[in-house]
Amino acid sequence: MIGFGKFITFEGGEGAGKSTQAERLSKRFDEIGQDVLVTREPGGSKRAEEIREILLKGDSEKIGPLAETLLFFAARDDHLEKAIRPALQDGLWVISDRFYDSTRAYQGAAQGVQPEILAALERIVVADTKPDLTIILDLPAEQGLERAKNRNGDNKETDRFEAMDLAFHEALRKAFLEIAEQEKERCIVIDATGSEDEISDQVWEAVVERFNP
Ligand code: Z5A
Repeated sequence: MIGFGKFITFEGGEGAGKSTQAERLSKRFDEIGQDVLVTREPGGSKRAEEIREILLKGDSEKIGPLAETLLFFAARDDHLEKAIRPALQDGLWVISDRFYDSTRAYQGAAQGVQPEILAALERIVVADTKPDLTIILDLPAEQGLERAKNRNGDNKETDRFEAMDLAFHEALRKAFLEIAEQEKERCIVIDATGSEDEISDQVWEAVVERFNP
């Protein structure tokens, strides 16, 4: 880890509440006077947001999982260089809505990109800027898709990952739980079926226990 800030990521399937909880956590830090950067992947920097557009629109399906992986890492490289590392070096705490575990789950476990390829890209692109804490919000796939659908009804189109079948989303859930099992030091799993308040309290408890901010 570099700098003085801490790097926290939220992971999980569609509609698990990552964006909601990233914002909630940011408010908790505001209350204790700790500056934070709330960011997201794919995206989080100007160029990475442009790559996000390519990745999430339907046509990108034609490029295949490996090319897709390389695009996610291209976006991540810019995000790290332009946003995450500078913020950490300035002493900010960084909260990212998704990071490399999403590539492991979506492109690796669910679409067959080999773990060695992902590990090599992580070494090159992420290097030492690994998350200090990863919070995996765990929710049955059906429930997450239902929540995402309700949210989409208001203000957001369904993207191409949301449009994949239930088996794909169940594979993702399993993949995130396996990552948590393999990296117990870094990851904590929180049951995301509870209310936003309950989950927010559990997230804060985990942060306090880990870092005593
Ligand atoms: N992707 C990838 O394939 N590889 C990668 O390396 C990376 C990403 C980094 C990004 O989409 C897509 O890119 C994503 C994976 C892929 N796939 N998709 N789709 P995105 O950023 O647009 O979407 P997302 O990351 O999947 O997040 P989401 O679907 O927006 O869900 P969320 O952030 O987890 O949930 P939310 O927006 O906070 O909440 C969803 C709704 O549920 C909303 O109406 C809330 O008010 C409601 N909600 C939240 N919490 C609760 C609770 N506790 N109870 C009830 N309702 C709740």
